[in-house]
Amino acid sequence: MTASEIAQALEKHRRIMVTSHVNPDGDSISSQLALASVLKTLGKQASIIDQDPVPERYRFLPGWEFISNKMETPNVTAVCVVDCANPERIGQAAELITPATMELIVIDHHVSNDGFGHIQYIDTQASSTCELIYRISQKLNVKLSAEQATILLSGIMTDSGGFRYSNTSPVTLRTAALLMESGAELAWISEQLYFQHPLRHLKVLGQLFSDLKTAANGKVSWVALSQEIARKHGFDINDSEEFVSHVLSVKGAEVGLLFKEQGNGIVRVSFRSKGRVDVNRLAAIFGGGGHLQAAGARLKGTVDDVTKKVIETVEREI
Ligand SMILES: [Mn+2]
Repeated sequence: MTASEIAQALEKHRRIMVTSHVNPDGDSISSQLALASVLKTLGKQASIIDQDPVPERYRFLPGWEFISNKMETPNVTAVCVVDCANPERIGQAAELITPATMELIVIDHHVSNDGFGHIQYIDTQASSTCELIYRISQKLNVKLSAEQATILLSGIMTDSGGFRYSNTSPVTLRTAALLMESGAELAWISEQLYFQHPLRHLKVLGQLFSDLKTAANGKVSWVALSQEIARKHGFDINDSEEFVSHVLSVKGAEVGLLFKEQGNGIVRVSFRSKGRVDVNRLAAIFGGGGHLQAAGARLKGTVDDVTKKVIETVEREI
């Protein structure tokens, strides 16, 4: 479907639930906030329900506190699932969706999207779901407020690595320019995203990086964030989203890996690439997915077992 067709579908509903994936990132939070806000501008009721809370680092986004983590079935006729490649990734919030009485509308940019939902707007060329929400807002003839523009630009910036990744297209930059003209302040967003790290983040990074390892003749760099390190610094392992970009910053590395011990027998692996290795494909080997330059997977086992298994596979595959 096109952005116009999705806009037409949204126009038919008055009460809409918005949700996204578990362990939300900047684009999933921002695309939900922006879509709900645009729907409210049109006089509709929009509620956002997510399984997981908003990570602290995204609590500068206007309206974040309206994202509910209460699993109560809302009285709606439509559900918009944004930035989410498959229904399993919705987590517990998926149980609130009854496809017989709710139109399930999916808006996403993941190459790994499996095409779930009644109707979909999927553009894998888009930098972010926020870029898609911007297009839909224009089809809905909504004049964006400075706040809405700020939310959308934040999502575009988080998914494009501050316009550094290859998913940054001329369209992305034009969209960003239009959002700035609507009142989004790029320098302020940059400060919130990149210059507001709590001291303990940097201490954890320091400890992690003193143990940075490489494999495949330096083409792979990786670190493991254990529960032990996290506990020592009072650090929430889910706040480590941006660590992996530092792992990839090593000269000669094509793939950066961050292993996160979740503490429940699960190790989450973040994959990042400089663009010459498709990490969506690598993550898919382990049942995960994402994008060419950024992907993730969850594996069962101890950190030692999982790192060994993943490094061996990646060495073989690249
Ligand atoms: Mn995204």
